[in-house]
Amino acid sequence: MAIRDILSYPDPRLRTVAKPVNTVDDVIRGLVDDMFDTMYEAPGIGLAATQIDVHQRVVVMDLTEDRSEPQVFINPEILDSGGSCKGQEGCLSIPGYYDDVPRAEWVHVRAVDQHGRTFELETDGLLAVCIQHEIDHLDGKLFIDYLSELKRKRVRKKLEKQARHASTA
Ligand code: GNR
Ligand code: NI
Repeated sequence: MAIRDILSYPDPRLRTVAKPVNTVDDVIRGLVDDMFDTMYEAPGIGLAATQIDVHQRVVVMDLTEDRSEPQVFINPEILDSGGSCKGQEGCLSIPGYYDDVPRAEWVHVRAVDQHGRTFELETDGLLAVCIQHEIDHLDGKLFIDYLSELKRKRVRKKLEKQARHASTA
């Protein structure tokens, strides 16, 4: 169990497209443990392996306040989705910035869990939004990609400045 460093925008590694997991073994389960430690410590409600510079299709989530519902999605796929909604999102890789993002309202997802079992889930609300946000990470996408070029540029400048100050501190 270990807390790993989370990459921050505009780190180009966040643009990597993650590869599917072939076998859910102890190495993957160790990665999942580290991802929960990292997500809970941040704190966040979801984390994609991409954000800790591991380019395999693994996502962890827990929407509860008391960390009581950890969920693991390996090789997640959206089989179907519909409706539309818009809500404020944040991202651990874009610290301090929040904005409205257009998303599908509901999703039907297939994924594999930490025991290697395939499951399907139909959901809406925050869980549906979060799954879409995390699968985007696995595809090298960030929520600010849905915003205007101007907003993206402002966020990039702000985070670049923060990174410069952090590294010279
Ligand atoms: O902690 C997080 N909160 C959040 C809020 C609204 C929509 C998506 C998210 S995911 C985010 C953690 C994160 O960056 N996951 O990739
Ligand atoms: Ni994110």
